[in-house]
Amino acid sequence: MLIEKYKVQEANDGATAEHKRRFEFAASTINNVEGVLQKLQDFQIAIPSWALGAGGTRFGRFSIGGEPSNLEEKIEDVGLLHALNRSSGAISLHIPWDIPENATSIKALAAQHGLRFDAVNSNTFQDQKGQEQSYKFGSLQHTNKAVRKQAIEHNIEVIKQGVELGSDSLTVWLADGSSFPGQLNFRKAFQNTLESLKEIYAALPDNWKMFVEYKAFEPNFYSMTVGDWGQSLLYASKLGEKAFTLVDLGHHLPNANIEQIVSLLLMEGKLGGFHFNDSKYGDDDLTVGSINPYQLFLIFNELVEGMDAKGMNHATDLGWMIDASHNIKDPLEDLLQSVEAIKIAYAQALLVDTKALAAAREENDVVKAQEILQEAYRNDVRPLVAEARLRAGGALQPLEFYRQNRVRESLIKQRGLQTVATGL
Ligand code: PSV
Ligand code: MN
Ligand code: MN
Repeated sequence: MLIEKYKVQEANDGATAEHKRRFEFAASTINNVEGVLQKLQDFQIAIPSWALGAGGTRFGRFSIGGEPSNLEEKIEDVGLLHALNRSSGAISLHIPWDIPENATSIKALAAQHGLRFDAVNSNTFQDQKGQEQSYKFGSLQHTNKAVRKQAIEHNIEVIKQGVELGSDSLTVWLADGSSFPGQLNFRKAFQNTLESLKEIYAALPDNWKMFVEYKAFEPNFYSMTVGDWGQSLLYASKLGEKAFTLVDLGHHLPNANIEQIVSLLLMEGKLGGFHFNDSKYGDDDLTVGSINPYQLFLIFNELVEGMDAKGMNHATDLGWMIDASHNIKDPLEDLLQSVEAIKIAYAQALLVDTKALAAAREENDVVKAQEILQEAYRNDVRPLVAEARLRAGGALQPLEFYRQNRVRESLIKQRGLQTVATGL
């Protein structure tokens, strides 16, 4: 175990006086601080197994060293994050990048780190070694039934593996689509995809959910068969009550109003979960909150208001996952930053004066409505997030702790400098 409790305690002790001062100031203006702190403690964000190594672009990849090379090491890395921030209590696997050979021992290892298994992800966007049919022209949409069958069977196999691990959801992201006009009959592609999804849906255990993730472009650049929330919602509605839309923040066309999408999906009871990241141009998969933290806050504002209106549990009723990975940061530092950004946005959203906002809206007081939102957003909630983390047994300053204790150097010593983690 790389993160020793007594060291965290020692580091926290050194930073407590300053933290107390900042926390008391932040808390002094808030009603129901205890309620907010409890919500922050309960809120867990799943870490994608594919984000634990340096990502890379199609132009190159620069190893960071000490990256996990198997599922056990990935679980250890997420355990390490969770020990520091007490908010990363789940891991999301991508199969077959991850191969849970022995579910019992994998489960035991995860439990040792206080982790559970979040949504399992299938992969029909790459051809695997020895695979009979190719996904070059799509998977669930394919004109050839044999290709569709292979992709359906893979998804069913992923569900089975997920069941063994105690996961309770499947995320289906399809690269299916077309790159040139004329290539596809849109309706046929949709129908084939729907029929295939129905077969996968039929294999879901009763307590499972299926998340249908949409993406506007890439790798196909003319049409995507699950290209936007409308299409995803169509599939999810036709499939049934266990199917939901998954929103990956980077999967929209520029300037899309994601918070409005979130609000309406919630209203329809069809919002399933998130892949958090940030972007400036496309599916950039940048650190959450690094480009547009105000948008993230506005999304959380819709989530909190919409979930409260339906009496939903913030922590458990939707799937909260990160989907970010790139080339130049230490992935663990990046993930610590992402989790922190999510918690900050969530905390700010919890501080919105919803009654006053509703009244301002009734009166069409546009200025007041904007002021109310920005009042919450401009709050420095970092001491609240830190206090919640402290109470949960985490580090007051996770990133500083990680650096001062030279965690990456220890991982490099253990695993080597030239490491490649599986994933994109
Ligand atoms: C596709 O861009 C995506 O966002 C999907 O969630 C995939 O499963 C993931 O990235 C894989 O990198
Ligand atoms: Mn995604
Ligand atoms: Mn993506």
